[in-house]
Amino acid sequence: MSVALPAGVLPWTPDEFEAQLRSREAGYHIHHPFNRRLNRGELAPFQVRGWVANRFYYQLAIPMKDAAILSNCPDREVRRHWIERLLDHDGRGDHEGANAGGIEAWTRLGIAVGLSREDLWSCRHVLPGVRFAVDAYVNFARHAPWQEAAISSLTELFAPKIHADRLAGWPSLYPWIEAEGLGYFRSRIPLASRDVEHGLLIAKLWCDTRARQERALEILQFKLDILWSMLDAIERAYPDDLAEEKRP
Ligand code: AHQ
Repeated sequence: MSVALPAGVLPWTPDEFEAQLRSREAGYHIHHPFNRRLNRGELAPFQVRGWVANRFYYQLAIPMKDAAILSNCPDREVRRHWIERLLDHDGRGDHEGANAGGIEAWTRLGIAVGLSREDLWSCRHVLPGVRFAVDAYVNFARHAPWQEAAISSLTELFAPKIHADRLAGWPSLYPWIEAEGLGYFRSRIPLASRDVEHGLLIAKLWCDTRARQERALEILQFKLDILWSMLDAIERAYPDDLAEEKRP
């Protein structure tokens, strides 16, 4: 729901607008109680497996979200950049080794935490709340103007730290997870920075009025809510006392 602005309100400068976007960091899922427990090493293996299996559904959706943006974008220069995001996840060339892509790297994380490929690709552990949130993201990208969908990826403004936290903490907090499984997080840090630079350029060019800048903040909040509600569903599904037979 867009806010009604009094006539003549001037837009923020590009730097002020970026600062407004960055000010929403407090709502990022790094601050969610489940993520705080995860990165403090307080979760049992089954809870980590539940998180990995549900986040896999989000990773599967990212290339479809990016393909939706590409399909709505008439600008070849933008598409030449944006398609790199899709290939980062689906892989390139022979799709082997370093060319395998982020979804394959997430599959290796799944195996490292004790899930099978079939556990992941069957999506049998995906929770209703996670499926609903992720599908809402893809559907937004399909129907929103491509610039607004591009803006929704800017939660990655805050992503480098969450990946760095995992890489710094998990090897000692979760020594049972093979180190090779953490490769996805390592790969994401430079890619997130590259993607945020391009996303911010699109946002600053598109948001040349205060109304569009306020709309961009609404969109960012929508995506922050998607990430937050995924962890709400995961936290509720995997309590510490979950019956053995229900544990992933
Ligand atoms: O692994 C992540 C990823 O590939 C992306 C793409 C981007 C988007 O297009 O919305 N957002 C995103 C994110 C990834 N990982 C999340 C995490 O916590 O590991 C963070 C998430 C994001 O911040 O949006």
